Amino acid sequence: MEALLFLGFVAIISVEAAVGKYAGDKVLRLRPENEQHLQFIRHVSHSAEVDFWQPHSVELVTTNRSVDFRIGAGWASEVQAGLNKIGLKYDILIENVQNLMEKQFDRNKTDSTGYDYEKYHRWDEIESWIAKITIENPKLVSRFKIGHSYERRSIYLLRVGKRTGFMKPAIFLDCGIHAREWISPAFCQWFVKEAVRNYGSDPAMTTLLNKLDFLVVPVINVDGYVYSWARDRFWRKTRSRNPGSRCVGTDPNRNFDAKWCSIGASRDPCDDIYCGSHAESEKEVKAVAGFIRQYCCIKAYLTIHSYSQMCLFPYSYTYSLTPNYKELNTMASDAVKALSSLHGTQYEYGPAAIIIYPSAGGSDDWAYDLGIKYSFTFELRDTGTYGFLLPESQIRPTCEETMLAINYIATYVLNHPY
Ligand code: 9B3
Ligand code: ZN
Ligand code: ZN
Ligand code: ZN
Repeated sequence: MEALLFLGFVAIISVEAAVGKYAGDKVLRLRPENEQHLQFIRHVSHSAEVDFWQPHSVELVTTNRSVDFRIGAGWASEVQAGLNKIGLKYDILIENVQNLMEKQFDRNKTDSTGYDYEKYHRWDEIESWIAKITIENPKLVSRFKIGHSYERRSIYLLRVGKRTGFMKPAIFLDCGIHAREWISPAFCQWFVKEAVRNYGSDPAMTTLLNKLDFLVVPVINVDGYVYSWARDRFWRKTRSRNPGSRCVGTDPNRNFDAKWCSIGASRDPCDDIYCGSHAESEKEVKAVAGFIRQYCCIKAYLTIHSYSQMCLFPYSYTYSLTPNYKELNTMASDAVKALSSLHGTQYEYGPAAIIIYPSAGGSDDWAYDLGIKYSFTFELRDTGTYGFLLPESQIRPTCEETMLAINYIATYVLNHPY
C-alpha cells in the first residue's frame, strides 16, 4: 500500500515539475463592495490555495481597494463561479501564471560579455557580482559583511562613494527585503553599476559620490530570495523556522522595532505578514538595524520593493503625520515627477498608512524614528499587469526611471544637511 501511495506522490511531483508548479494558476483582481464580498474572500483565503499579491494578506482587504490574488489551478473555476454568484466583480490579470513565468526571462537576449544587468540573477551570481564589482573599483566600492541569514548565508553591504580618510554623510539603500520582489535587487545592482560607470564623467553622480556614501544592501532577505528561485516564486518572508508551527518565515518588513505588531501585521506564523516572535527576531533584520545603529552618519533611508508604483514615507504605523510631513511630501512629489519624466510612468505618493494601509514594523518607520528624517519606500513597477513577474524587458526602463528619483533625493539630502 505504502509503495502505491509513494508512487502516486512521486507522480504528482513529477507532473507538477513537468508542466510547471503554477500551470493553470490565475491572478484575479477583485473589487469587493460589501461585507458579504469580504466574507467570501476571507473564506476563499483559508479554504483554497490562494496567494495574496496586493494587499499582502487577507487581513488588509477592504471594500475601497482592489484585491489581487493568485489562485491555484484546481480552485480557479470554482472560485470564479462563487464570485459570479455573489456579484463580486473581478478581472483576470494573469490567465496562466506558468506561461508568464517562462516569458519573464528574455530567452533571446545574447549573453553579454560581462554581467547582464537586464536579467534577474540567482543569489550565487549576485554574490560573485558583489565580489567582482568591489575588486574592480577599489577607489569607489568597499564590501562589508553585516551579518548572516537564518540559513547562514552572508548579508553584504556595499559602500559606494569616493574613498576619503573621513566619514561622509551617507544614504542607506536596501533591496530584497521581500523575496518575490525581484526587480528590487535588480535595481540595487543597476544603481551600483551606474555609480561606478558614471563617476568622473557625469558631473551630478561625481558630486554625489565625492560628498556622500551610498550604503547599498543588494539582497537583505537572502534565504527567501534563494527559496523564490528554487521552490516558490511568490515567497515573501524569511525562511526562519517558527517553533510550534509548520509554517515557515517572518515578514521582515513587519519585524522592525517600530510599534512592532501593533497594526497591519499578524501574529499567525502562517500569514505573509507575520511579525515574528519579537521585534528584530529575524537575523536579517537584526543585521540591518544593528549596522545602522552603530553607523554615525546616515541621513536618508531608501528601501526598494514592488509592485504598485508608489513612493511612500512615514508613518505607516499610524495615520498621524510626521513633523516634517510637508518636506517629505514635496520630496516625494518631486522625486516621482523626475521618475515619470523619462517614460511617463505614473506613481502615487504619500504617507504609507494613507496611501496603502496602516502597518507597523516597517524599516522606513524604524529608520525615521531613529532620527533619519528622510525615509522612503519605493514600490517599483508595475500596477498588476505582470506584478511580481515583471519581464526582464522592463528591467532597463524601470531602473533608468528609478535612478532619476533616487538621484533627486540624494541631491536634496546633500543640499539639506542636518
Ligand atoms: C509596509 C510598511 Cl509596514 C511600511 N512601513 N512601509 C511600506 C510598506 C509597504 C510594503 C509592505 O511591506 O507591505 C510593500 Se511590499
Ligand atoms: Zn471559511
Ligand atoms: Zn515589499
Ligand atoms: Zn510590495
